[in-house]
Amino acid sequence: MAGFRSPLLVVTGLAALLAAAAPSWAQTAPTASRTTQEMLRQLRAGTTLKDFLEGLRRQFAQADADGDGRISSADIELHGAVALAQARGFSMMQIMRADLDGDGTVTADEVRRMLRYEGRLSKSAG
Ligand SMILES: [Ca+2]
Ligand SMILES: [Ca+2]
Repeated sequence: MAGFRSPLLVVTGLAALLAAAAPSWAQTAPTASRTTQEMLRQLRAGTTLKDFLEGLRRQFAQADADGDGRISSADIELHGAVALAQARGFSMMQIMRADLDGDGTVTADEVRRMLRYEGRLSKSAG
């Protein structure tokens, strides 16, 4: 997916930028070079100031999960909860794709049948 950025990655990147820029967010005293390095890391060849600032605004909007115009621990918690729910949903999908009889549960026999099926498919493909 071109242009898709995981909210967790956005939060991580923005947290690094904020930690570098705001002493109260950092465990250790930030340095100007760290802030500069983080901002330079986000620059690409040919980037205009307008594009750069728009990118920062977009990152802020993505990090501001609850849309209240501020980035707080509530946003971090919401991003974390969404990421966990997505991971849980993905795991459930991975498990339930072996529910061959559609009864809502997966038995060891269904897992074995699914693995044999996938093994045969990958052998015939390769
Ligand atoms: Ca917020
Ligand atoms: Ca089943």
